[in-house]
Amino acid sequence: MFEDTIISISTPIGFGGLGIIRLSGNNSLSIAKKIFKPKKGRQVQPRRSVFGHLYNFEQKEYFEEAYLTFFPKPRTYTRENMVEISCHGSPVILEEAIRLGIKAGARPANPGEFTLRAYLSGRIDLLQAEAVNDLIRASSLRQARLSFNQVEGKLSSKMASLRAKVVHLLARIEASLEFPDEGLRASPKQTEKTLENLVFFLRQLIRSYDIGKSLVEGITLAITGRANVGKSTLFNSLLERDRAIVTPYPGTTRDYLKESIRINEAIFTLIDMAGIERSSHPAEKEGVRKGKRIAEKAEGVLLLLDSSRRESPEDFRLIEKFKTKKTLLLFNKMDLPQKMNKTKLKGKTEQIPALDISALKGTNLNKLKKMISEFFLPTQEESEDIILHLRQKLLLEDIEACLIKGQHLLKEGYPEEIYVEEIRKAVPLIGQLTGEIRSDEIIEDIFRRFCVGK
Ligand SMILES: Nc1nc2c(ncn2[C@@H]2O[C@H](COP(=O)(O)OP(=O)(O)O)[C@@H](O)[C@H]2O)c(=O)[nH]1
Ligand SMILES: [Mg+2]
Repeated sequence: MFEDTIISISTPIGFGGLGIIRLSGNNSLSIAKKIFKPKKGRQVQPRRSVFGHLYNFEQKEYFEEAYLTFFPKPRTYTRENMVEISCHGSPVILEEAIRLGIKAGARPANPGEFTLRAYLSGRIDLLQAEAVNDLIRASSLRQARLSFNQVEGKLSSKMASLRAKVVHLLARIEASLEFPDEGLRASPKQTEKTLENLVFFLRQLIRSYDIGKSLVEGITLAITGRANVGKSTLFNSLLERDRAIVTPYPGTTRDYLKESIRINEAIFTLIDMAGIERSSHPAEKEGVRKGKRIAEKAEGVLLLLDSSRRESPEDFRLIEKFKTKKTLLLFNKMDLPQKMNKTKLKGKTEQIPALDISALKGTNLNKLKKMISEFFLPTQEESEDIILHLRQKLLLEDIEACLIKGQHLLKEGYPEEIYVEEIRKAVPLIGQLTGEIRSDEIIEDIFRRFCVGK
């Protein structure tokens, strides 16, 4: 299918016990045999690793021990001939082997090119290709499991069945257009019901992107409140390390800090920032301004109050400001004598859950984590499919829009010729989603995110 044979290091660059080089393409074996010599008396056999040495054909000398495995086409990752060579994970040796492989006729692989070949040869579809990269980059076991299922084709087969249902529906409507008298008429009631089911299915999948996003990108939480209430202390305790500077003086944090933590296999990106208060120092002023912007953009807010001090109008003002956002109210410094009238403050905010904590002593932090994951994470059945990519979500929305439009036209009594056109538009969109319809731009965008060697 492709003229050239590609080569790359498939293990991460760095020192390791093992390093693996892969080749794919017609000449994989003949090229590999130039840089690898089996031990005397041994031969390369399909799918059997053979022990030998890496060979420098310029100097005519061996320079490393290695194993080689040959995978003949078509039952390989790319459907082409493939070779894997494993040796010590030494960057110097691996790079020398690649240099020699290129001299012997291979071309260095582009990022994701092995998977691209798997897709172009039709072994996997675009959803599976995306899932391969998701699996490699998974930041939690939950996401890895999900992506594994998608690599195996779970989402792809759902899309195939969606496509089959739409095509079947179209065939029925069209048959009743062409042979109106032969009793083949699709009853509008049936069509309506089918459309309803399809739209319901799409809705669920589209909604699952909220969870997908929380698994991949994380949910941003801004830690906000007045100066000295303990924002940086809480930031550090949740991260379990001293990332932000903490001092007894107000105005220590002037810029903002951003770090991720994992709670219940979901990622939360915490932002620590300057206290939201009037300030006279220019650097702090800028910090406060930035902080306000970040808090407004964040998906959630942890609003900290210092309960060892009396409540002030500023505290009420902050609660008022954030009560329209997804906010948790945290009364910090519960280890000190309590002076704040919490009931009065809470009275302002029935809809905001509140918790007493001590960021310094670590009291109630586990409760806080539980609250964070229950409050900010969207919920969904574990078994259902979750989509992880905006590309997929947008296409699913377009498909849904076509079906909904068809539904409306049908309900309003338009003739079949009219609404069938809308339903028909869904088919190529499904093709774009699975990659059955190829777009260079989308392919480039997907595969440039891959590592070299996959
Ligand atoms: N007793 C007590 N002191 C705290 C607690 N949290 C923070 N502090 C102290 O309050 C001061 C200001 O903390 P910091 O985290 O810098 O506040 P920020 O300005 O909101 O970031 C420091 O002296 C902290 O040690 C707490 O839970 N209990
Ligand atoms: Mg601070």
